[in-house]
Amino acid sequence: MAGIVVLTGAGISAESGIRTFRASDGLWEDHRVEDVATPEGFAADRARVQSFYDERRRAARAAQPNAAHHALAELEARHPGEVLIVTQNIDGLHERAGSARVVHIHGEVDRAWCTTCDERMPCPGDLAAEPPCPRCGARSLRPDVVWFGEPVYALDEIYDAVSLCRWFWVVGTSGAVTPAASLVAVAREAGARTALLNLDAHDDTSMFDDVVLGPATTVVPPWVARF
Ligand code: BJW
Repeated sequence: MAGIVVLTGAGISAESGIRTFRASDGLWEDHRVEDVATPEGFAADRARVQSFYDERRRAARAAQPNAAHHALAELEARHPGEVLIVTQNIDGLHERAGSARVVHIHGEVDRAWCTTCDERMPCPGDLAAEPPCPRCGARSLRPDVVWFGEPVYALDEIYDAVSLCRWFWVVGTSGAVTPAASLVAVAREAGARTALLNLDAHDDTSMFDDVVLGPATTVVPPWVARF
């Protein structure tokens, strides 16, 4: 149970130097989403997808959490047990900022999944080298991330938390991808007060009681300081 649920997306990590997806300089400008973020793309060219995520893993490890990540971690420290972060990001920056209650709806780039024995584990290194699974020995590790057409992680836990929260904030996401983008409707239905903190407004902001526009490092710290 958490009074405050925060849904985060690529925009919260942009000022840590992690590329977003849908901006003019975003990842989808250089890579076709069908090629690198679908099971079909992986089946068609395993090496390309492994290299794409190996590079993203290196970028995530090299990045540092920014003031927005830290502000959310400090909020949780002030209200233990009352804050849940649901992040679409695979970069691990919330945990590195000190947040303890983080659900990764789209997985984590630093983890690997063996599609032979179903074991999930810390990523043992670059997956383009096709290292053997430490448990079963098969060379069938993939990044433990969620691609289009695959079921997202922990959805029951997320729905339970969102259905009971008093505050639901959306930070740094375009709201283009479901089911994450639909959570605000669940929160509203449950009577939560909703807020969007983003660089620019969504096409439809009617689901939000408050809309605060600006870079995450500028708008998130003063917003959370009020709680
Ligand atoms: C700042 C800022 C700053 C910038 N400060 N703000 C037809 C076929 C198959 C599926 C579907 C279909 N039609 C619909 C679907 C559902 C599909 C979907 O949503 N598709 C839409 C694109 C149409 N969803 C799925 O497939 C999901 N699964 C699912 O529905 O399962 C059903 C199922 C059930 C049972 C069995 C089987 C299936 C899965 C979705 C997986 C998404 N995966 C990715 C890749 C994850 C790994 C990786 O990181 O590579 O997730 S795609 C990508 O988009 C990534 C992100 O998490 C996600 C969202 O992106 P995000 O974070 O919003 O980034 P941007 O770039 O879009 O936006 C950034 C925002 O920040 C912008 O607004 C900026 O303004 C802002 N910003 N700088 C603050 N400094």
